[in-house]
Amino acid sequence: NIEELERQFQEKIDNDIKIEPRDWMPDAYRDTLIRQISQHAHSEIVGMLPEGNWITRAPNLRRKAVLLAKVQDEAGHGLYLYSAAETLGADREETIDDLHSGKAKYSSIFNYPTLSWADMGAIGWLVDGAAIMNQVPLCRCSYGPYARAMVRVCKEESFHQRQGFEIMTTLANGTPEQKAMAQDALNRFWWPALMMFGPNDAESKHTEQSMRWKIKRQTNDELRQQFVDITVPQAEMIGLTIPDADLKFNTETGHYEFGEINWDEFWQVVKGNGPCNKDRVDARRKAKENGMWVREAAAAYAEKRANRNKE
Ligand code: FAQ
Repeated sequence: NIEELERQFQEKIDNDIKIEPRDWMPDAYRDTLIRQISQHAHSEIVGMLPEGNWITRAPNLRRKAVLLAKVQDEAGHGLYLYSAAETLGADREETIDDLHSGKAKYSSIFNYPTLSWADMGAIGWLVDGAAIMNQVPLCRCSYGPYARAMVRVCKEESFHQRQGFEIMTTLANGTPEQKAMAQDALNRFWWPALMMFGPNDAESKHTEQSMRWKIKRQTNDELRQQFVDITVPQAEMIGLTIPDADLKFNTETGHYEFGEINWDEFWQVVKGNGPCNKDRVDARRKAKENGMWVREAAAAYAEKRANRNKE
């Protein structure tokens, strides 16, 4: 009976035994994973756009080669994640069409514009930095295919974070104009990076259940705090200022206290009303439409070959 299956399932989770695609799982566990993994996949794919915007304008060949490699890595992450969602029975094309119709969510961070080269530094440093903070615990996620995908993804994200911090360091040690560019990028990306971790725990509708299922291993607020604690000294090291007047180190707790996030802005962006939401979804939809002839030609060719083999 179902209650007994659920009990055995939770027992496996409690004993840190991974759940694999063919194992029995509650429908709600499957649905939660499909939701989170597909949103994650969409984030990787949409996340190529803000940086893709600067590939043609990278300041030198080395920077261009590195940025190109990074953006290609994000494509790879998206593909692993769509495959992980497929192991749960999700249909890849349907999932992607949900993104294109505006139904599916993806990370709020990718709805902000990239206005200068320094934004490539800020994204690598802060956005990939936040992504790692969130994804390292996901390597211990209870669902095997997702956990295993995260191991390689995290290795690549570490390289992304380093390349971003290196860009920021170079700019911060450059001319006054370059340093100002780096500071401006930090000013624009700091708060949206903190929003990547999701709503406060008290407002997060999925955290409690996802923690019980060990899909999430740490809460939104725990991860956000770790990110602030690690990142503030990095900003100090390169002489940049975190744009938060309330930021202060609490010597008793050993943590930084920080100001209130603009949750109204966060929910507006999540709902589709951020500065670039429409552009991002349009770009993805057009990519599918413009590439359709390739799919059609490949399908026609495969059909022709299959028919020839039958003869
Ligand atoms: N943006 O109850 P919770 C990357 C939604 S890194 C938009 O707390 P949950 C790498 C949430 O979906 C970025 N929506 O939800 C890269 C839910 O809506 P729903 C991607 C958000 O799932 C770097 C509702 O709010 N990383 O791509 C956001 O327990 C550079 C309630 O929230 C991942 O996806 C947000 N920021 O916790 C690529 C990591 N936050 O579905 C290119 C995996 C929350 O009920 C360049 N995901 N929402 O309609 C997770 O860890 C979790 O899903 C959270 C949210 C922590 C994001």
